[in-house]
Amino acid sequence: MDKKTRDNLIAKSNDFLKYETDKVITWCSNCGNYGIQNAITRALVLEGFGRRDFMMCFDIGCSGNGSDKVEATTVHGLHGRVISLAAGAAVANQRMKVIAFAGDGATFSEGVNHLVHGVRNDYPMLFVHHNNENYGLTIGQASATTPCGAKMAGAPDGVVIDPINTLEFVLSLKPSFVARSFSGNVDHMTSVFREALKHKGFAYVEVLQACPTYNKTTPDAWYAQRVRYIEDLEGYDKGDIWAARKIVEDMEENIYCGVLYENASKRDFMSVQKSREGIKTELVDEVKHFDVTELMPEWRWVPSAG
Ligand SMILES: Cc1ncc(C[n+]2csc(CCOP(=O)(O)OP(=O)(O)O)c2C)c(N)n1
Ligand code: SF4
Ligand SMILES: [Mg+2]
Repeated sequence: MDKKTRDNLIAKSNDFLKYETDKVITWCSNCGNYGIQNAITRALVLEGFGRRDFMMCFDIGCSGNGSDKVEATTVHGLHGRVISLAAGAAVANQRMKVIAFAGDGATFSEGVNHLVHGVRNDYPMLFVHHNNENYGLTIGQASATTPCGAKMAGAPDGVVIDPINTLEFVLSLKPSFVARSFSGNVDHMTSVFREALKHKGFAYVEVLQACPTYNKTTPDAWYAQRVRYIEDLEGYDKGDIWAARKIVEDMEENIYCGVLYENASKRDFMSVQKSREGIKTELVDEVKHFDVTELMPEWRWVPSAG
């Protein structure tokens, strides 16, 4: 991208989602969340989304505090529950692109059940996993993705169990789209988000996110030395789930980023609903008041004896 195009894009993005809201910015300096929000904004602008064409759903966490910084349709839900919240919005109105954001705590602990069924059902949404390998908002406890040995709040002698291999886990659920990027590379995140926005079903995008305040084990510099790009891997077939499963085994040396897997033939949740066949309206258009009094027999509460 040349400098002029980039400057124009940044100006347009800043206008699109305003960072300078009247709310106090609570992210620390150099937090990877700034880059993630910048990249998703650019991706939306480049894909031609207007302010009313999408909805952003935020989990609880530093990642979730992104909701304070955007002027768009946003919902900030309960911890670990953002996928179910976003899925409801997505199936109710497919004219609107739904994007959900959650941290590693929310995604792989409090809300791991929602992740499982979100992927399985292929709900039509983009899900961004901010993986900073700790519970940032509650001041740096270990999460299910914290590396073994890392000294964290509540684990001063170091974490004693291995982290979940997140992408191995997601790929085992037969997803339709899996990608990874790195918060230190905004251009790469932007291109990955653009691909994910075009995907119809559940697009899982993991961002390896810098948390300079609490994640001292895998800072930006650690990733910068290890991140590789799938585009540079000759002959890689993103339609081959076994190739994806093989490539994500390595969490230490060659950490591949990009669109790692896409199953273009999987039909998303709404496309397989028999009850919706031939219906042109969205569920949200069909909301109306029904008189149910006839269905409810008259009854009276009778207190139990004694
Ligand atoms: C059900 C529930 N459990 C725990 C909490 C407390 N809590 C709030 S944020 C948070 C950690 C968030 O970590 P993560 O999801 O990784 O997001 P980050 O802050 O790192 O972006 C926890 C444990 C809560 N609010 N609700
Ligand atoms: S604690 Fe970490 S994730 Fe949270 S705002 Fe600070 S740097 Fe970012
Ligand atoms: Mg986290």
